[in-house]
Amino acid sequence: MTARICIFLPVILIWLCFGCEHMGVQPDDDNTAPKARLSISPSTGDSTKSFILSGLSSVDKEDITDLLEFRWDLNNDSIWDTEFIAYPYLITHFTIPGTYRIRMEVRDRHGLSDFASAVAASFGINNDTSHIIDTRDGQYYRTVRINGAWWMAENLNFGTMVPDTQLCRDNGIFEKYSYHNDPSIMGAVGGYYTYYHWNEVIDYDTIHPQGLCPPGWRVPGNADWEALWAPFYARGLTYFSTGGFSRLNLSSIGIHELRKTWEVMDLSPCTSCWMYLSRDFKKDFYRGYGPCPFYFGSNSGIASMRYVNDSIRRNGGALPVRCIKE
Ligand SMILES: [Ca+2]
Ligand SMILES: [Ca+2]
Repeated sequence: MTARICIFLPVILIWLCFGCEHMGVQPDDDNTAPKARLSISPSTGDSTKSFILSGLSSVDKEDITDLLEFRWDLNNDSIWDTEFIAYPYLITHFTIPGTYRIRMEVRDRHGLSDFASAVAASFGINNDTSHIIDTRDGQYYRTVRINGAWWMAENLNFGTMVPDTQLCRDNGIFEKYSYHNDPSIMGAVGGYYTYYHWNEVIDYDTIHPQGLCPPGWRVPGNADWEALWAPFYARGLTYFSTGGFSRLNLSSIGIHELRKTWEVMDLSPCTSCWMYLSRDFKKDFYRGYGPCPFYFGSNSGIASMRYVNDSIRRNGGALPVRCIKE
């Protein structure tokens, strides 16, 4: 009997030992590595923006997220820029414009880890700026080069203001409309709140692109607007808006229905798009009414103008104009 106990006691002790371990922390042999997941918000932003790096979606079979630790390499040079920290977020800036590959390591309590990486892009202010003086009237315009094309950085303001109760005509007078019929109203960065009817701004000439733009400049078509917008889509509408890093300073004025009282709505038909006149005529959008303004961004707020607003169809609508260099 004593001999039997001597043989089985070590076995029982070993069993008890492993049994106790199973009741508490998992042994390393059964542990599995976490799965790292990394997201960056926003993925593109200007050089002053705070980027939130998040490993919150990382998972571990044995440990809850609170028990995981994270460390970060902010430029993918294989040198960790932080120690392990028990917090799944890091907020950072990328003050030097560029594309950054971020690496994150997530580690569980047993020292097993996993890696994830994601890309963030930072952009700076566009300093490719200049100005022109319109030789016809001495008007000064700031200009900016974006994606190889020079654009006016403020709205065209050429011609003679007529009240918006008066429809423009092909009469040799270059007719413009001004917000509240007051040509002195300007935007925050000096842009003109000037509107044109499409017929007038193309100078009743669908062949030659200059329209009412200064010599050497022309009224842009939809393709010009697309070429402007497409490469920078990720930068968002604020990139192009007043004070935005593109320096294009698109002003938040929209279509104005002629012969109607100026409304606050004339400042912007929607908050997520820009509307400017384009050379391109798209009658189908307007059920017979032209011209089609060019807009980009969300379509919200535009649909009602396209299809519902009979007043615009009858009276016409006026929009701001930007010119592009030939
Ligand atoms: Ca684990
Ligand atoms: Ca005229």
